[in-house]
Amino acid sequence: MFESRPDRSAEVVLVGRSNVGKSTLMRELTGHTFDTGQRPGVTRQPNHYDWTSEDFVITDLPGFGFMSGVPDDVREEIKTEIVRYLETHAEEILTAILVVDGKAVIDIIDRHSGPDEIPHDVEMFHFLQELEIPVVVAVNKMDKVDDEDERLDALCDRLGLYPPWKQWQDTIAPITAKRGSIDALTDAVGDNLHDQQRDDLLKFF
Ligand SMILES: Nc1nc2c(ncn2[C@@H]2O[C@H](COP(=O)(O)OP(=O)(O)O)[C@@H](O)[C@H]2O)c(=O)[nH]1
Ligand SMILES: [Mg+2]
Repeated sequence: MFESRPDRSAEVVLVGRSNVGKSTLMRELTGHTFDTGQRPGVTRQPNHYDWTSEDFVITDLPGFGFMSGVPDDVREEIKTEIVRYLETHAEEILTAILVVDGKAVIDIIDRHSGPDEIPHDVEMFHFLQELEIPVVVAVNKMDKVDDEDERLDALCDRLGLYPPWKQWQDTIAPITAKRGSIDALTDAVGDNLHDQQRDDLLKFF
């Protein structure tokens, strides 16, 4: 399924549930319009934004997790493909941007936490860490959130990061992609790339 990837040695990926704003963020990062607000689950192919001359690609992976109208087995298949993609390209992926919906994420995590259930977002966060891929969590749709600090502290808690969130500004980036308000994210990704001696890629963030 995921055979469209250009062969590049440096990559930044966007991962997250359907409808959290990945395509909107992709548009803000690249200036190129991708399908946004599509019926969840329709996009099963990654979107690649490719800079051949820079040997660099930004990839918007398909949404994972619950999608209405998408059968369980298809959903599982998509998740398996995403996991395989990340494993296969872990070396090239310099940063993963895990996009979550700031308004809904805590409720979703808590609803799916149980003795034998790990919420998808939390699982993905830990999986990326296991692969040693640096993660920045883009907490999107902050325009819909009033209690910003409490939300972000709660999110840190669920991800196993000791609150307050302000000490994790390289990892937790509150944004409103729809309004182009993404500085917290571009700063965090930039710091990350700098730490990896990839200042050549800073111009993209
Ligand atoms: N309120 C609000 N809505 C947003 C924001 N970013 C994206 N959206 C909306 O969320 C919906 C899903 O966005 P999309 O980019 O398609 O999400 P994707 O499925 O993760 O690619 C669309 O209706 C967007 O307009 C944001 O910052 N604030
Ligand atoms: Mg999308």
